[in-house]
Amino acid sequence: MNSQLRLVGRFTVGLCGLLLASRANAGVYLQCPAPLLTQNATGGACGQGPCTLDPKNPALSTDPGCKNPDDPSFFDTCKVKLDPVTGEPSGETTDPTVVCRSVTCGDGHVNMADGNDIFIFGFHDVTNAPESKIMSSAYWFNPDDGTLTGSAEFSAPTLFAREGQRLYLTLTNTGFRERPDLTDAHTIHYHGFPNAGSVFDGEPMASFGINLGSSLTYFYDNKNPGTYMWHCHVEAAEHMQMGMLGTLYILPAQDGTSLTYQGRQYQKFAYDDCPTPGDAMCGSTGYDLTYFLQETGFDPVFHLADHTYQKVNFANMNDTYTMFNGRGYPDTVNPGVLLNSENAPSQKLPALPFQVDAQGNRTAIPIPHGQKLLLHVSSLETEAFYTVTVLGIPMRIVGQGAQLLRGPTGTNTSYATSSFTLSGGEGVDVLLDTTGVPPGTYFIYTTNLNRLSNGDEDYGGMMTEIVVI
Ligand SMILES: [Cu+2]
Repeated sequence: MNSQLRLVGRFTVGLCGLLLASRANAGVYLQCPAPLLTQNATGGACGQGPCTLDPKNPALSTDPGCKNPDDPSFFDTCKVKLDPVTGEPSGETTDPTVVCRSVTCGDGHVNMADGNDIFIFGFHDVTNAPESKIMSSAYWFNPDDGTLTGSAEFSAPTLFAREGQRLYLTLTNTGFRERPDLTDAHTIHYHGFPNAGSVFDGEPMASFGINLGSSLTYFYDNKNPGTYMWHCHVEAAEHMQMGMLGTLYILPAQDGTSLTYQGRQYQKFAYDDCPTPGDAMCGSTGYDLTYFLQETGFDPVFHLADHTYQKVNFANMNDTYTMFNGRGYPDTVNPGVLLNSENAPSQKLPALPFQVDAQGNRTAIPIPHGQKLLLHVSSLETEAFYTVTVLGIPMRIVGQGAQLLRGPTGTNTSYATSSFTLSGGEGVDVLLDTTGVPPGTYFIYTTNLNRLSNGDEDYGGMMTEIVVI
C-alpha cells in the first residue's frame, strides 16, 4: 500500500476505532483487589504505609502523583515494580500473594530486522493504568503525521508469577483500528495450565470470548511451576499467526532455599526439585541467571492480506520471518526497545538477558564463566517445527511441558543434549552450563537453515547470542 493511501486509510479507520472505543468505554472493569497496586517509592509521601493507586477512582489514591490521570507525569509516577531480569512490570502488589496485570488486545505494527513493516493483531501491557485510560492506552498517536495506530506489541507482554501467588489478569478488547470491520472477540488461553475454573480457559466455545469494548479479569491460582505459552483462542489460526501469542512462567516456591548440588550452592531453581531433604536430586535445577526465549514466526503475505482486507490463505501459511521474542537477528541482541514505523514501542524484549538501571538504561548481561543460565523456551509457532541448538555450551533439558523431568518413582529423566525441537505450544526448561566454557560469544539458533534469515538472505532470523566472560 502506498504511504498516502495508508495514511488516509489509517486516519479513517482510526476515527471509526475511536468512535467504537468511546461507545464501549463503560465496559472496562478492573478486578485487581483494589487498592493493591504498588507505586514507585515517593520518599515517604504516603506516610507509614505503601502508596496505593485506586484504578477505579485515581483521585482516591494515596500517592500524590497518582491522583490525576490527565497529568502527563501520571504514568511515570504510577508504575508497578519492574522485574530486574526482564524489565517488564512485575504486577507485584502490596499483598505478596497477589499479582495484578492488565492487557489490552487490538492491532498494531512491528518492524522486522530487514526494516519491513508488518501489521499485527496483538496485546499491549496497560498494567496500572486506571480504568478511564485503558481504551485510550490502546492506540498510539504519532505527532509526526497526526495518525493513530494500534499499540499492540509483539511478543505479547510476558507474564510471570510465583507458585502460591494468585494472578488477576484483566483483558480489555479495544478493537482493531485498521480492521474495524472485524469485531472479533478475544481470549487468553494457556497450554497445559491447570485453570482455577473452566470459565477461565479461554477456548471460546467451552468458555467465552471478550467482546469489543469489554473486559474480563482472568483469575489464576498458580500451583504448578513451569513455562507455559498463551494465546488468543478466537479464530485461533488467524489470530495466532497475526501475533496474539505470549509466555507465562511460574517460578517455584523453592526459590530462596539454599541447596548444594554437585558441589555448587544455589538459591534459585527451575522447579521444586527437592521432594525430601537430602534427596540426591535436591538443587539439580539450580541456576544463576534466567531468561526466556519465545520461538515465533510471521508470514508477511498473510499479514499483508489481513491488513488490506484480502482473503487470508491458511493452507499456504509460510513463516519466512522467524524470530526469538518477536525480533530477528541482529535485533535479538539489541537490549533496547524497538520502535515500529510509527515510532511506537512495538517490540519491547530482546532475546538475551538484560538489566535495567535506575535511569531506565538497558544493558545486556554477559554470563560469568562457570555460571548456569536457565532458559524458559516456548514455541509460539503456528506453521513449523524448529530445532534450536547452541554450539559450545552443554545443555540439559530439566523440564518439558511445564513438568520437572522426573519419573513416577523420582528417577531423574532430565537429559543432556545439543539441540531441542519444539512444535507450536510446546515448551522446555533448559540449563546452559558454562563451566569449562572459554569466554567468548556463542550463538543459539535454529538449524532450520532455510528459515535462518529475515526474509532475504542477509543476517539470521531465529538467532541470538550468549556472551560468556
Ligand atoms: Cu484474538
